[in-house]
Amino acid sequence: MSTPSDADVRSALAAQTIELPSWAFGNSGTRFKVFSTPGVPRDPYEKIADAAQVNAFTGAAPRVSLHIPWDLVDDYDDLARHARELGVSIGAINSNVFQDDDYKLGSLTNPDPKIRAKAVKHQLDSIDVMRATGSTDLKIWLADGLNYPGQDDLRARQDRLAEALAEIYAGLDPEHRILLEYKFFEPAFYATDVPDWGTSLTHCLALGDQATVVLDTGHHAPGTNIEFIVAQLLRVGRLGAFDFNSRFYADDDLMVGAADPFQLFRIMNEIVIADALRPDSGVNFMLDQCHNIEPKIQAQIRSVMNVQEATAKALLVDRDALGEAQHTGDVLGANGALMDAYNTDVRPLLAEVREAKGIAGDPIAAFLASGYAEKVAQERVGGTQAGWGA
Ligand code: PSV
Ligand code: MN
Repeated sequence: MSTPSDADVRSALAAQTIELPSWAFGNSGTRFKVFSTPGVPRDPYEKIADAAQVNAFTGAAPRVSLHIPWDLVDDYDDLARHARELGVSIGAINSNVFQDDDYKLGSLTNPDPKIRAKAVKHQLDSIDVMRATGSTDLKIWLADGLNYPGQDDLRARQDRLAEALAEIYAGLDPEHRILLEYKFFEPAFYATDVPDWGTSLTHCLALGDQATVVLDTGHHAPGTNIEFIVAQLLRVGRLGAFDFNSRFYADDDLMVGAADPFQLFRIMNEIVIADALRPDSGVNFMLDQCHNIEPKIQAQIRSVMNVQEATAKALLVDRDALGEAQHTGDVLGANGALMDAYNTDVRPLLAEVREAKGIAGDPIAAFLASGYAEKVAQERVGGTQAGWGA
């Protein structure tokens, strides 16, 4: 590939969009404590209003993912209308089959066919939510797995999973996709039923073209080369989406780019190499984060900016110099070409890209000056703050 022009870099950055998770705006915590914060939304309508602020100040976050049933409402047409009025749309629908007592021993892989049928129905109901909201992505993450060797038959669980996924796949409309998310542990500790990209890809390949893998950056063992997985899934056209976040130890769900900005740059470098930044590339760049102790809207703005900064650096790689160094076996020259881009301060460039869109160059300062956080803290009194529950 050749080095993009300054105009191409700016237009790629201006066109980039990042999807926000509704649950980032609700209360969250660890198994030790969920803290409540003044001004936190009390329903999905207020979560979308907060997400719309992130879009207004970054100009780059026009979609919101929902979690069903965390975002249960009576009328999804009306929720989608509310989103449109605020300048955003509904993104991926996350079908939650991990918070019901029935699912203690699994959902789509449960040994009991009645429970499997219930879990499949929830996925089909979630596809109905997609129809009502205009969403095209059904994101499936399963908490299914085993804590003890022998607890259930590993292979039979894969067979049950394949059968259940095929039923769900048959319920998709032509424009719909399944995003099958993997995670190597938690809540199951011995074996997870979709632990890795290989398992997710195997099921997606069996299902058909409308099934793709979602890569959550926090769902890998420490030291995993995530950009390799990105490159491989892009090669076979099955990288459907990212769940971006940062981890220091486990599935920490911290702000993307906070723990390891260099890893984020390496991931975005593979995206640029595969020309997968284009809005029609089929890769949905989503955040999956929880803000337990930090201000939530501001943390989402920071996260969007972190993705933009990593992307700008990846776009600035001198591809001609890199290619030349790679072909001539100039190991340090090739590494230097990447590091030169990584070490570039891209914040002034991104401020200019934002100003060209008519928004402030510094989204955090502009959001703080807007007084929105103080306003909602005063207004949102009474009711129950949103959290990990329907
Ligand atoms: C599971 O850890 C996960 O990454 C899935 O995407 C869930 O839907 C999400 O977290 C909930 O925060
Ligand atoms: Mn996730």
